[in-house]
Amino acid sequence: MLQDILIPEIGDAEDVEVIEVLVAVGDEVRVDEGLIVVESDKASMEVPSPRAGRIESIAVVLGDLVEEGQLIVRLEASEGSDAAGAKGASDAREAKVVPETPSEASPEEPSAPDEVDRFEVRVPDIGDAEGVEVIEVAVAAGDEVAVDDLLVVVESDKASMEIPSPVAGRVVEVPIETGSGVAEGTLLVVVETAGRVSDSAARSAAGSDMDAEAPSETNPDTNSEANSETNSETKRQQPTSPPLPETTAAPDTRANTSVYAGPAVRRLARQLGVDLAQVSGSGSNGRVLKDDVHGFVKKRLTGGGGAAGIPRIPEIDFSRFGEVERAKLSRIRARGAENLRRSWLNVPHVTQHDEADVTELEAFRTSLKPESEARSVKLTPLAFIMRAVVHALKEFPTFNASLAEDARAMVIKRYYHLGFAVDTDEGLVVPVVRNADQLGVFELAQRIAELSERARDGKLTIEDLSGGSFSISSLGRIGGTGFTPIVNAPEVAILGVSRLAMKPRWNGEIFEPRSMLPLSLSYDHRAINGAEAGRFMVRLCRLLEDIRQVLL
Ligand code: CAO
Repeated sequence: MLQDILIPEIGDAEDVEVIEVLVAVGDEVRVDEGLIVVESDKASMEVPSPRAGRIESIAVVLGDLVEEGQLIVRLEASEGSDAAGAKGASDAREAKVVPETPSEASPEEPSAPDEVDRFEVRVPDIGDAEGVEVIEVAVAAGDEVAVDDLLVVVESDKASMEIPSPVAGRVVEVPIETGSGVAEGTLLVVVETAGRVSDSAARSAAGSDMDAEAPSETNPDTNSEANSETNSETKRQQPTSPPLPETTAAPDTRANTSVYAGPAVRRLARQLGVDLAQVSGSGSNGRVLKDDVHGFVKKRLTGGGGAAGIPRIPEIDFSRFGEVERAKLSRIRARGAENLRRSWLNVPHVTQHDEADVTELEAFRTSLKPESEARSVKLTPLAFIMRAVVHALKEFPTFNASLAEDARAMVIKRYYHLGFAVDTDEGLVVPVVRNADQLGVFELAQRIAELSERARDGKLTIEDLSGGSFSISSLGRIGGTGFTPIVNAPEVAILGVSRLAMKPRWNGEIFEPRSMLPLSLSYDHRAINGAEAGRFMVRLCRLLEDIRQVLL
């Protein structure tokens, strides 16, 4: 049966605009699933579907000014889907209103500026979520907050929830910190308000919204009335208060629904016209924070780099073509992917390939076998490569550097901390051998072995992973004749090592069998020009061909 869903009662609001369209033709929607978000000068309102079914047509587009009773969508309602009680189209007016600023929304509310109230903000009803942790604390004691300002973000294994301030006032207590485990009712923040807290303000105390991974499963019932205690000395956010709905998507809603960000951040992004998909999240698990949005805008305004205008790769439902399996990326892999993307988009890469004749070096390495066994160290070519790289870096300091001030200055490092890529089950990590210039090959081999073992056991510390000045990615054990490693920005160069192979080499008279080691140097072309890179590679190859030069 076809059903028309209309704009619900919107009070005396004027210039109500469609700011988000949350569905597309053909979508299956559930009862209470958002269809569109409209916004007036006073409030934003998500219009939910009163019936489950399939969207047949959509009668509004972004930016439309709409009024009560206007057609939103036509729905092919599913049999028996009328969970809202066999309501017709006009009953779509169960839409929920979130006042942007309760004081504006109810200007007639009297205030009592002389009365100071303490308002305790606690973790609201979080369903059956377990292992809930504070992942962001956005305020500190002494901060002034406005209604709806973000206070705290909590996260369970299923979803995250932003907890905004229900009142305007001054933060006087923050008894939790990032990483604190919390449960329903845990005290998060105490806000002191001057004046009486209005009903609507108290109601918006619970105006948080689960988002991200499982919004539909974790959103509490948004239709219930919220509790508030407006008259007591100390007002406490009822743990059972169900959150009111909020806008849960940015302007390009269909493209951005996979972005990991909460409603307040999404609203900010919408206000600033920022496409959240382009913002790198610095929060836990890559969550986009308000600061990230501000930083993004600032960078744009100052002409800083970024992935402006890069078209998104469309998300495709591959199950339309055959059986698929979905595997979540590990945290390491997801973070690595973000770092690689950032480097790839910001750094103009060039890769230079060459081969080093390491016949003598291999003979030397083999001759050291008894000693390495006595020291219980596995002496692989990597330790010698590190030794030669450090020597080359000293001769070519621009390779041991970072760009600064938007590529207008170069920071040359006088330390030699070499990162090396380690392939682990959880993904790629790059631990750092500190002060590699002060270590001999056995010590380097020892450090490589220790760090790669800890990497594979997931026991690396932040210290182990930070401070690198140049990186090496060795695929020697695995194979291949060359590849283009991605610069580990803000470093400016990375050396890729492939598998050494016996090859015929012309010595002027005859072809000789020689052990040839393929090397691939990727560099940031803003920092290093092609001639410099060519000279660096030639020098590195000469050093590997005659490792004794490292002693000079
Ligand atoms: N050519 C031929 N054989 C090589 C070689 C090369 N270039 N480099 C190492 N080998 C040999 C070693 O000599 C050793 O042989 P033996 O067991 O016979 O002595 C064997 O390969 C295993 O070496 P290894 O991998 O255990 O040790 P390593 O020091 O060469 O490398 C590490 C250590 C951690 C870098 C490596 O194990 C690793 O994880 N590499 C993957 C890095 C990666 O994924 N890079 C891609 C990143 S994308 O840019």
